[in-house]
Amino acid sequence: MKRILVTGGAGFIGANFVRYLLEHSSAQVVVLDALTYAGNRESLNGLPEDRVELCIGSITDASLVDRLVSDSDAVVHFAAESHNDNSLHDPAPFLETNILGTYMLLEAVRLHNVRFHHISTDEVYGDLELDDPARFTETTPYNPSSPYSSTKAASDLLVRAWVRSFGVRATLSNCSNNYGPYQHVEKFIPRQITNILNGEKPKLYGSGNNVRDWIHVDDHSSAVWRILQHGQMGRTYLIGANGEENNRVVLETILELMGKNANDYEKVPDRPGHDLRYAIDASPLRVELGWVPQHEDLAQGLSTTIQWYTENRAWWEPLKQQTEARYESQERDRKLEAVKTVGTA
Ligand code: NAD
Ligand code: TDX
Repeated sequence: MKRILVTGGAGFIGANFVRYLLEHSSAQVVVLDALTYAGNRESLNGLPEDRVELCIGSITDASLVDRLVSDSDAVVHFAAESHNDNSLHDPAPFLETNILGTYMLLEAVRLHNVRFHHISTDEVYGDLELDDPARFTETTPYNPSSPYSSTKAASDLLVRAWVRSFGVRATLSNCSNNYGPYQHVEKFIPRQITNILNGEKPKLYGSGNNVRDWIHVDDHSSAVWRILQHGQMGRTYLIGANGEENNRVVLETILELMGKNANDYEKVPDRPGHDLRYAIDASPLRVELGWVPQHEDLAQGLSTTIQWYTENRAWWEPLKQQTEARYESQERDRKLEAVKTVGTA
């Protein structure tokens, strides 16, 4: 794989994957990214220009996609609208990018017979009870809860259909919650770290008992690279690193690591339809492909992530105000909606 097209390579996981590729392969990397509010060209700063090229454009642009795919040996598809809270307020871009965009890429890889890897999420499986010993596996039935996760589920099914019907050479992976550098400040961990750095209180949704299965983004990258090289065509691999923890404990750990009182946060209204628990069984990836995560100590990973946000204010500060303003306007909309519902009842 001499030339790899990375969609969404200016986003959180995509940018970390590009950095991983530069270190662990000799591939030329082309990033296709629309630079939406979530994309940031500064996440690719400092990378060698003779190895990485940024092409600004949308995966829904069929002729652009066709041209870039025809020039590539492989496509790794990260581009997506990725935030659940946004999908509850305006689902349209999620359908457009996550479903239509994936379709455009599939048509191009089909036409040019290019190897494709589709990045997806554990959220397609819905959620688990807190006391359920089960974890998600490749055969767990799809049961997505939010507009975001339902569009990711739809895109997964498109990939599977293109493999079966047209023989597209594709693999899929469904990963749990990532954390690490370059994550947008709308997401849970960076939102709380940057609130604390700004002297604002962190915000915990509902009870804080919801569990996420945290994985460091570098472990996600190493898993994807392994699947790209050694994965079996048509297979779905679940990626997770035994990182289950509830939101309250994660937040208390962040506060303590930042020298604050563990109770110094604000409880805010819960996310509608909030998934209770995600948990991944990644044993096929470990056993069949020999993948071993390197960052399983969550407190240690949080500590290096806190350090990164502390040292990289210039990267996140321009995003912070607009992100918090968006949260406030979403909150206002939700309250108005609730008043309207009471009014019509
Ligand atoms: P992100 O929101 O940080 O980045 C998404 C990137 O896609 C941005 O750079 C954005 O500009 C780009 N993009 C959006 N629409 C586009 C379009 N139409 N054309 C081209 N580029 C477009 O998201 P992320 O957290 O890095 O997630 C990347 C992928 O990983 C997504 O597919 C997501 O579903 C999946 N995933 C994320 C997590 C997680 O914890 N963040 C976990 C599992 C899977
Ligand atoms: O301010 C907050 N307070 C809070 O308690 C925010 C932003 C979130 N939360 C909670 C909601 C979730 O239980 O923290 C948990 C994590 O929230 P997010 O960071 O929004 O992630 P989540 O909804 O779990 O989805 C993430 O993981 C799966 C990614 O955003 C998805 O792209 C990925 O598919």
